[in-house]
Amino acid sequence: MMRIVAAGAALALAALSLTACAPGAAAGRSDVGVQLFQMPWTALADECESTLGPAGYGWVLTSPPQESIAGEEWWVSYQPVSYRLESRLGTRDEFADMVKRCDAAGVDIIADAVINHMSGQSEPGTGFAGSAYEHDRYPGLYEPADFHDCGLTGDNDIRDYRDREQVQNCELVNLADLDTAAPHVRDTIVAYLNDLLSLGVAGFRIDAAKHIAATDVEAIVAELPDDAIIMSEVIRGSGEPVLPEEYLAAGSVFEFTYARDLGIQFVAGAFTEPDLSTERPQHVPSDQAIVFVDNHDTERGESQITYRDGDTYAMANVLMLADDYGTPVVYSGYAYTDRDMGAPTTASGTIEPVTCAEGARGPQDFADGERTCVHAWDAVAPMVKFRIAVGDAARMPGVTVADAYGFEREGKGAVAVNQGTDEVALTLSTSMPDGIYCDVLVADCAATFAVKDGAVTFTMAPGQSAAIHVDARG
Ligand code: ARE
Repeated sequence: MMRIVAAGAALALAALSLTACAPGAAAGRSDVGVQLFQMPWTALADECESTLGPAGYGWVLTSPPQESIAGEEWWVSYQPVSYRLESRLGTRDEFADMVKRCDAAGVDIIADAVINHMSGQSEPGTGFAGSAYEHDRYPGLYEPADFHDCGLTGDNDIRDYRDREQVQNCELVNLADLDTAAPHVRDTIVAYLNDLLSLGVAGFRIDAAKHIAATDVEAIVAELPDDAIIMSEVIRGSGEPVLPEEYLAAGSVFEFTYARDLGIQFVAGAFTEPDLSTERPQHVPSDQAIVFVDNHDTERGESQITYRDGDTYAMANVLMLADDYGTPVVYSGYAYTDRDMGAPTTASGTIEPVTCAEGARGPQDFADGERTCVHAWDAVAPMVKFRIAVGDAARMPGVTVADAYGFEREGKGAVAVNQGTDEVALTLSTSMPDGIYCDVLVADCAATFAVKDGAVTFTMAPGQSAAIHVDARG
């Protein structure tokens, strides 16, 4: 079973599983997460109860919960002005209630912790909840001496990612860079994170962790309870000195290479081993890797595949969720044409509490602002129970036929996708017991596949994914 390393743990030995149930438990929780980008707390609580809990998702990554600069763009969330839990996503009480309701539904909350910096504003302003601030002054929290002044690039902005000192001591896109080695700064950050833990969150995504020295992240994490889960955002960059591996002592890291490798398979229009095999050059160890098809940055940037790619996007999610590398997080945001556009707001300026209970169950042409609900798609959500069913069964070598690709999780499940423009019949050998199995990616077991004499043949239309597992017999 995939594991997530907890704060302060001695690497894999003290790994803490996010899953409460043993691998293969039919009605258990999985290690699968979903990033519910810019979903407000009241809607998120409903989502846990209506969709995530029943589907078996184990955790949600939220957007940052702290007060930020005021503004319409989504990215205001990443410019803190105080650590009050009061934002366009909801109030402190709503956040606390959401954590409780999600927990009752079996879903852990991982909060996005923006602790590398404060705002990127050059002029003084007033935050969403009324806190006054200046670029390097946040009354009651930070004074100018609490920030780095790198003095290396003229305007203090990072110019060269190949220079460690710039990356960690200069400003990321003008965001006031906290001196995380200073005791007062560390204590203030630790108090904020402990406050969130006191409300029941399970752990944190450490935003922009690359821009914080790994030793500082470790020192902050060391002050948190041992079971706090840490996922550091350290984008692996070609020729850059700051590596994801440096952050493994603090917990898990997001492994961007996985998404890149997966995306290439679809852009090339054909699957080429060994890229999707278990050989993973430039990947952190599986038990400390968080993997994803895309996220809120990469869907607006480098990702080769996003919700706009419809069936292809579903296929990529299916392969990730069937795979044995890393702890997967499904990305679920909203449609946009303008990169900066925030999620739709109510008259009072908070984000509209739209859930996915009645939302999209598959790819379509989404209108701007509409939630994509990828985690609820018929061709994605059932893969969570596939993952529970296969547990830690070995991933068998992939088989390619024309533009289709598939593999078995030994004796427990099998999966295949067809990215070609013709129907393909792909046969896998399997040690699953003979019998009829539901294609779990078709609702209500309306389609089945037979395992006979150690083999299963998936006949797939163009763009179709198919999956069978031992907990869903036809
Ligand atoms: C916004 C405006 C800027 C303005 C700034 C301050 O867009 O023009 O200067 O505000 O006023 C998000 C948005 C930004 C936004 C920021 C603050 O994406 O557009 O800036 O919020 O509101 C690097 C970091 C990585 C970071 C990415 C975006 O290493 O940590 O850049 N990702 C996280 C979040 C983002 C968020 C922030 C950090 C800031 O996920 O959503 O920004 O909190 C190579 C390197 C990477 C580098 C990448 C892009 O690949 O290897 O390390 O990522 O290039 O530069």
